[in-house]
Amino acid sequence: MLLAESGEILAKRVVGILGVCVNITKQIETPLTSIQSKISFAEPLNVLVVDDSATERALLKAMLERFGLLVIEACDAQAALDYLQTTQDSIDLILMDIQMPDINGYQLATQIRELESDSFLEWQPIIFLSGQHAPESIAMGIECGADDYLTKPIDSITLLAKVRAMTRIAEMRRRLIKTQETLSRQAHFDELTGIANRRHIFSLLENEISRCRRYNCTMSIAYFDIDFFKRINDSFGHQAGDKVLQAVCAVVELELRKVDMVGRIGGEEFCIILPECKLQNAKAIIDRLRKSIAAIKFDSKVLNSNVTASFGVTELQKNDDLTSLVGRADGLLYEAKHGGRNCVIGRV
Ligand code: GH3
Ligand code: MG
Ligand code: MG
Repeated sequence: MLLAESGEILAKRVVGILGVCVNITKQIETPLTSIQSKISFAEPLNVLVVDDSATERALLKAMLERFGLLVIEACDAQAALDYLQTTQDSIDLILMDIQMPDINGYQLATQIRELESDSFLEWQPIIFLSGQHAPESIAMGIECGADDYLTKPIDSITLLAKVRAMTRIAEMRRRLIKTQETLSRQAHFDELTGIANRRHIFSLLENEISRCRRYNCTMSIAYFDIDFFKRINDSFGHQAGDKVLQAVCAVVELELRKVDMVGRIGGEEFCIILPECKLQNAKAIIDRLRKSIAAIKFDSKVLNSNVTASFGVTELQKNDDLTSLVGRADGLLYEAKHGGRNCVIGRV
């Protein structure tokens, strides 16, 4: 029974291969038609061909290379998975067979889509090239995550057109992701200084407060504001003021620990989150930062004096929520301003 079945499969494969051979050989020998020469690729694309038959891979390779595409061959599903997970090169399209030993094409497509959804792989278009013509096989292929399904023998113009369509979708997707990343950066970070914006730092603070509640740990925050900043703008111009804001933020980022977070609340006012930090320790860290800001040397064309800032520091208490914690830090900053500026006032 088993033998008979494998014999039948083998026979179908031989017929399929012969069909592909005849078809491809015919097309390789003929010159490019006008349609073929119109379908072009801006740059060479990398196509991964997964097929256990060396003959079919070779034929497909010849067909694709004729159109300037670069072909990487995988002799089975495991080789394809290993390649996709280790390569530094980007793959633009995957062409795969269905009937393969160990892991078949359906399983391979499913595994590739799982790796992509777990962010271990970038999304790639998948086209099945199969000798199985049954509508159920096509439906199954698409269900497993493939984007198209061509039946053997493969017509080279159809394949070329499908490759073109798929790579166009992949390119659109890449552009969409880039736009999303830009929008996300703009939504979370301050354009001038590159640090978290008000919304983002408050969201990080909310998370940090929840983390402290869950794990019964502590944290401190600091609010700070640059002293007499309006004078800098008035005397040296708004551009100089912008440079001062950038320089202060660069020093803050350099001075703080990796786990600490800083955000711009507005104008020249900032918030620092110090996870796992009790008040005494926070005050020491922030006082060091205060000294570093006061020590910034500016280009005399930007500013011919030093810049100082005032700080309010406080530690999270049992009954605190974001509003009460931030309110206390802001009140302490106000005290620091009225206590002569360029100082740190810390209390719980
Ligand atoms: P204090 O010591 O009491 O904090 O005085 P100050 O002059 O720093 O405070 P004030 O609030 O009077 O002035 C802040 C100024 O910051 C006014 C505003 O125009 C300026 N400012 C706000 N955002 C920016 C910015 O992005 N760039 C520049 N250059 N200036 C800004
Ligand atoms: Mg100020
Ligand atoms: Mg201010």
